[in-house]
Amino acid sequence: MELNIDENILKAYGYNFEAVALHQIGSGHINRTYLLSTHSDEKYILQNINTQVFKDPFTIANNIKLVEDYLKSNFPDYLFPAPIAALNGELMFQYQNEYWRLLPFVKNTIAFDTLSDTKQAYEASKQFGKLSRLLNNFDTSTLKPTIPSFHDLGWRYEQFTFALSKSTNELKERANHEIQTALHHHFIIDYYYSYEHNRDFPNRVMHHDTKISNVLLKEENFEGVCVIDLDTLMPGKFISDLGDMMRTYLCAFSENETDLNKIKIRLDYFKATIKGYLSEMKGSLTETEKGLILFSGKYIVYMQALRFLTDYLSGNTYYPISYSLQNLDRAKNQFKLLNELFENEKILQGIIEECL
Ligand code: GN1
Ligand code: MG
Repeated sequence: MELNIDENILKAYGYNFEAVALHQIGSGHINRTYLLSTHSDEKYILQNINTQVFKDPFTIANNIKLVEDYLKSNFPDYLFPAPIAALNGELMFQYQNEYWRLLPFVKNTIAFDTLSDTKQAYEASKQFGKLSRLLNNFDTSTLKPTIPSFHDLGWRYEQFTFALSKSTNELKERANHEIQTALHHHFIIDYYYSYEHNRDFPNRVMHHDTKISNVLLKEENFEGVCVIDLDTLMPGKFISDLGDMMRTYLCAFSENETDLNKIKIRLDYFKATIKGYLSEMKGSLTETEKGLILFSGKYIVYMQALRFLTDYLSGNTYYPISYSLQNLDRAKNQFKLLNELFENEKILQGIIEECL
């Protein structure tokens, strides 16, 4: 496979093609990721940042650095896999309009794409909860958004209605049911706005991409080790991280599953996710936040459904697809999951109360 790496990138870190082996890894939609191994079997992660998505990659490096310094001085034992500086001292290496970084490889760990054990849900959720807890007193105003309005549901809705106004009749007809569903759920945004500026609903440092492949677990027993993929570390509300865990941990099948009968919530995974999160965050969450735990899932699943639908309506410019209707299928999948959250609302809320 064509690796698409200029040797000057390796040289920036003191290597060359002779000295290392490179393999493309990872399952993310956005960045390109490689495993770099030296002949003495040291391993690193080399990543190319997608500048279509991250317009100002230095913001990523600055945010991570600020958080890293804070964690180092307050919680020196915490494992935070921040980038390793290039020989010129830069944490993000710029070369011919491309941006690269080198990250530590954490040994004896594994990252999953899907969950097959409730312990994975508990441990992953605990890791993301832990990061939030350790950053509870961090001044969020020092961080800049790496993607503006990233989890702003109102803005995502505007993007959707804009795409709708520009889309072709053919695309719209095929998606008619999903468009109606999207419009119908606007009340989720109104509900969010009724809390947005509440003092009891503070800005926190959020990871913003808490899917299972972004947490490393010990190979031997699935114990949580650390979180990875820190590109979207920026201010947000707690619903972002917890909600994306609900979106990605509860169902046995991913957002790419097209058989909607398979899109069901696994209650034991829900409980494990809530328990893991609260084992770290229970003491930090406000009463208002505690009341919004289930809402976090609705907020994020609805947003992801809107994002896929918007991308389908605008000709699939953001999410890579392997067949033309894939983003519409993904939207259907996410709307089914959203429906599951509503249908099971009472049981899920009961589990939350039990865990609180
Ligand atoms: C993107 O690239 P990946 O898989 O980490 C997206 C997330 C979505 C996710 C949906 C920067 O994440 O917000 O939830 O796809 N990241 C960005 O699969 O847009
Ligand atoms: Mg990501």
